[in-house]
Amino acid sequence: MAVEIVTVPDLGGAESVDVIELSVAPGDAVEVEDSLLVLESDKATMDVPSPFQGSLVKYLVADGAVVKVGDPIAEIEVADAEQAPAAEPVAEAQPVAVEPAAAELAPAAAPAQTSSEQLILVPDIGSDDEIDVIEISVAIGDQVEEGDTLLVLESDKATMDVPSSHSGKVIKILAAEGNKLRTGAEVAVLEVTSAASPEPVNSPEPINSPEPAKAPEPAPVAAAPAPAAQVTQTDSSPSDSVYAGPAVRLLARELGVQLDKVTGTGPRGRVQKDDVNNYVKAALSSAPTATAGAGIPQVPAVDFSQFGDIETVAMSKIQKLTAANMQRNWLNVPHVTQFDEADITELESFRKSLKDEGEKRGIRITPVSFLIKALATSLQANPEFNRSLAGDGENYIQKHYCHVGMAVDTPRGLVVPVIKDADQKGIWDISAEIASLAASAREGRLKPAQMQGGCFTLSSLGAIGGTGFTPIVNSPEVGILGVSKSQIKPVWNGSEFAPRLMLPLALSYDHRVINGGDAGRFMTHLVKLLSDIRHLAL
Ligand code: CAO
Repeated sequence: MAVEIVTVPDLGGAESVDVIELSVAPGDAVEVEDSLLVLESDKATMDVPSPFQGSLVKYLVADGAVVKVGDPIAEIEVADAEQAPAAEPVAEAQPVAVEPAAAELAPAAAPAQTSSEQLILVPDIGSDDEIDVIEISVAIGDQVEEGDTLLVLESDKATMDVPSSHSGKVIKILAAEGNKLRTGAEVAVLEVTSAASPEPVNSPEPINSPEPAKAPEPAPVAAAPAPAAQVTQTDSSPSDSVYAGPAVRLLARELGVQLDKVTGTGPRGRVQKDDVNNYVKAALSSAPTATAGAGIPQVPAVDFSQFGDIETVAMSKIQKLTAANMQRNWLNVPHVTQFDEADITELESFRKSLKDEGEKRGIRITPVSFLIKALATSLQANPEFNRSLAGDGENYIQKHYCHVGMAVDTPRGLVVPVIKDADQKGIWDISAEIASLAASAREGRLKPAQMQGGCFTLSSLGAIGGTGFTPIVNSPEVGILGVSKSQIKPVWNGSEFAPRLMLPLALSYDHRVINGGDAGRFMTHLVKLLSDIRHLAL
């Protein structure tokens, strides 16, 4: 294994840029071209792709740092050359036309077709000026047809799509948002496949010799539509005044989206393709039936700068996902929240009695460990809480496994790792798993599989405070327990008020699947378990 340093690539003229997102976690595997981090200049955001395949050792910069071309940004551990498979050298991807491995691999495999590399250039744009790239419209691996937009340029006067002069698969993108390009500049390399000559190839020459790629073919490029023709001025709807490129406008038209309703997240509020897609996703998920969602009035956009100093803060991916999920769940699920308190006086004294043993084992037991165990037991006793509504709306899916999700508050946002088979685990194992999942969550190291499969969610704000809150069901689960901070309260024991440690509980449920009676039984069972944890052992 060797450690390679990744540096800031050419920034297309920008002197220094901000790091606005670290996209992978240390220890994660990365492929060539996976985005390592996101940089932002005053004109554009740009992903920095990994030039190596391997695993991220660490970042050499922090979120918010200011960097310039050539600065070291990350260390990647890559397999040594002798350990690496034959095809791996392709991973050193920066040069344009270096694909030796493909030539060696191709002859035996594809007798019917030949493929070659085709360099795509910026066509004649009517001036010799350099123009800003404001959007890369394709990704590596995309199949494009002749005429499809590869990227969008913007001058002072117009935006224009750069169309592909060939059909093929995008294997390299040679420009980035924020670059400045002029006529003839390199845009991308396509793998172009064509029918093979009927004669077998006798010569030992590799089938896909790189010459075609090196010889830019201006003729087909010149056939590209005149740039000005791509500028969209077809109607005079409110969308016209929205800052968006032609490719985005086309997408919006195809999807029937009014651009003035979409919030642009690009530089200077520019609407990007993802914004349109996210708008459609949100609209679809908030309108699952003909009767719901469609008429929800929009909250008007407000220009807060008229009231005082403001700044726009980019949301992390997790924060965006949480926002979309919460809105979807809030709009779809008819929520009811039921409250109770569990007397955890004995539970707490038992938990404290385990402190020494916990120190020996290196495991910290908190009330959350007992809550997870108690929830798993309650789910088994009340199986209607371990259901989801089937997609047809006419059946329940009854789960015969018991995985409990646990909301974890992290600097990047809220995540919910899942403790699998919590019903089959003891308190020590659950405690160790809580600590390890919460640590992974806070370090951004959770794998998708560790956040999937939950049957029910626990949201504990007990360590933070508060007397109660109404959690939102994490649909398609049908129940969530919100736990607040325990307090000593005077409780009447039949002859006197006694000081007891009371834990506030709030159970939100999906009233399509759970009735009030079900919820009452679930909560009563849970309170009984927490108040006398000997029942957990039964
Ligand atoms: N009442 C009083 N004290 C409590 C408590 C409660 N209900 N729950 C935990 N505590 C105490 C613990 O006992 C611990 O104290 P000691 O070390 O003295 O025993 C202390 O609070 C700190 O606990 P912790 O936060 O380190 O660990 P935890 O097991 O209680 O919680 C986790 C783990 C991951 C649930 C928690 O860290 C977390 O992220 N909570 C936030 C969840 C959240 O954001 N929910 C909202 C979702 S919707 O927006």
